[in-house]
Amino acid sequence: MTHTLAGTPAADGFRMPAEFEPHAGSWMLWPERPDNWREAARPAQLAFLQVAAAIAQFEPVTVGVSTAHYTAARALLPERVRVVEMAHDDSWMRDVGPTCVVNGRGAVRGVDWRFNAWGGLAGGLYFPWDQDDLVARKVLDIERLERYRAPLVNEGGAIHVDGQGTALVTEECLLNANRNPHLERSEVERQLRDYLGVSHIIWLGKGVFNDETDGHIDNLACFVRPGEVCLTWTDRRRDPQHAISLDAWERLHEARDARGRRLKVRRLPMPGPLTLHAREATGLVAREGTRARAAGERLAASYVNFYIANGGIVMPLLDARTDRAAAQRLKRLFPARRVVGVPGREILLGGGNIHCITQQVPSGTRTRSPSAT
Ligand code: KQY
Repeated sequence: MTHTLAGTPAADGFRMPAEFEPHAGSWMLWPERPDNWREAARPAQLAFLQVAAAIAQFEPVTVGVSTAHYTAARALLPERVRVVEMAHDDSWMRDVGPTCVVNGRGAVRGVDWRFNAWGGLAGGLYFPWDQDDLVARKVLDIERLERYRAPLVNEGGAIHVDGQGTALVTEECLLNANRNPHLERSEVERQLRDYLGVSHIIWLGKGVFNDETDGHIDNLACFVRPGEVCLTWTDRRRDPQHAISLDAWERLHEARDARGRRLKVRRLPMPGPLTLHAREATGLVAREGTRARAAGERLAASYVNFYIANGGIVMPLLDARTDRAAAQRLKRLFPARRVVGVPGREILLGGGNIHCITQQVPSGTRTRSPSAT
């Protein structure tokens, strides 16, 4: 069994590496719940399959699948993708998986945040979420990585880091009363410093309009490299996203990172606006306790929700009118990586995108400390 550590990553000399640092591999979960994924999740499964296959071109991929879906998923997924049986409530590995941290000697450990389905009983997206809350621990066990159980309710999609001491977060999510109502901003910051090994936190305001995660940063902005941030953008002034992105742009321009640098901010024009079609809404099975979706509602579509793999970028294709320009922009931002587009609409219909369904494990030279039991 994975050893659970008493201290904090920062106190032990660990930091969360940036996503653009080398990975040992990537984890995903298999979608199945019919109240979140239309048509018994079949279209979503085909989309997740394409994401797994795309990432597997660059690094090892493991997919956690429930007992009921194991045989079908194993048959569908490419052989080089490892499939392990794992219970879960839904399929957002970014949020329920571990946030891995590394030290200067090549050791890797994992942070297991408390998970409450993006808001618990006051605005969360489903109940129960107890199996989701066990996923990080199971992944760390399989990876033989030691674990820190953090006291903070948090999700991997709510944090980005530059790997050099800076974290990027939103107030809408991390200061939301439905996550850690007893904590002031300064206490949230202290816990981010302790568990991510960062020294400086840049606060943006709101996340992408109508994002049901309460404004995860990973749909709004991310680090491209230290000192450079990519921000979802629209020039349409009457779009509610315009004011949100403008506020983020201004805050990023005012900000300094942990090393005192000003940030270069790169705008990544968003698709759409995209909305939920009636035929998509009717494919969902309503369930008490799960957030309902209505035809016509705005989807929180953003090209920023891409995954950075070893040597690659796996981006969602969301709108034939804008996909090519977004891919070209990402190629310019990541000249040393191959940009691969995967159809992302089915994932978007579930409330997130490629970054939200993936979680990287960084490379290390050894995985367990010799003292671990
Ligand atoms: O965006 C994410 N990180 C998760 C989205 C959760 C949506 C649940 N329906």
